[in-house]
Amino acid sequence: MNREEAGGSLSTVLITGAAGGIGTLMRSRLARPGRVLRLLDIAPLEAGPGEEAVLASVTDLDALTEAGRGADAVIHLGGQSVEAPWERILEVNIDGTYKIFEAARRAGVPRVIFASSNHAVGFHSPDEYPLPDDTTPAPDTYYGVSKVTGEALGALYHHRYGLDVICIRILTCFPKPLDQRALSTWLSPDDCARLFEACLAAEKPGYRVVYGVSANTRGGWVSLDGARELGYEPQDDAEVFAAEIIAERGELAPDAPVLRRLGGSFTLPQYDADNL
Ligand code: 15L
Repeated sequence: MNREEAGGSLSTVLITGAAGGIGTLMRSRLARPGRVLRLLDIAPLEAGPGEEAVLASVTDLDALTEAGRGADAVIHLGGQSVEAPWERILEVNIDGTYKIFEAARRAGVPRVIFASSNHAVGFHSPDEYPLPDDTTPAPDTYYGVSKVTGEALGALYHHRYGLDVICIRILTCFPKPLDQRALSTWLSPDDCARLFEACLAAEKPGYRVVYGVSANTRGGWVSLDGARELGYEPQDDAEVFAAEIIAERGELAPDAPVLRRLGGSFTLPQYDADNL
């Protein structure tokens, strides 16, 4: 019997950053009869059927602990989703992620699914593709450093306190791919939800770091072995958008700067916290 069949074990899922890009896309997709989605954000949210709204920041440990009470899993999406000055990354992404794990421990939440990012390993290059699940960190930004740190915190909270922790290095999750790189890196919202469901349902996953990407024709940049072991099977392919994107934006040469590293524009010299 898996966790879903066990009944009740998936009944309350706390989602941080629920008003953000991925949170908004996941809300309807993760709704299930009998499941409560507890939506936490600093932006006010109106709870619909099967939802609870919590107005709180990932910087508030007491509020996070309270929000975690009775939850079966946390999906941690909250925080800064692009590069920012170090102080902001430190407060919201690094200390904020520490507080998520600590709140989960204090509240007795057994599982945390952490939205890591390809930018944790953004400086790896095409000659290394497909990057394996255990790729050495190569963060391309302070933002990427915060994702490596979040993965490390996840390992600590697994090994020391026994939490199940799955870190998903999400590639590019938007309603549709917007540029040529995304034809390789797109994670469709439906596939993203499939991956979260696999993470919620997996029996005793322990500690894992996996990639999150769709079955893109131009993909193969990262391994999907770890995600598949959890039961994820991607169904979508960015190629259906290829003609439209190339007609709009022209076709890049394979050695275009934005295609030379996994992290794309985040790896370019001008994409620097000093220039923000
Ligand atoms: C991310 O981690 C970012 O949050 C998102 O804005 C995109 O840049 C994405 O990675 C990507 O690499 O496409």
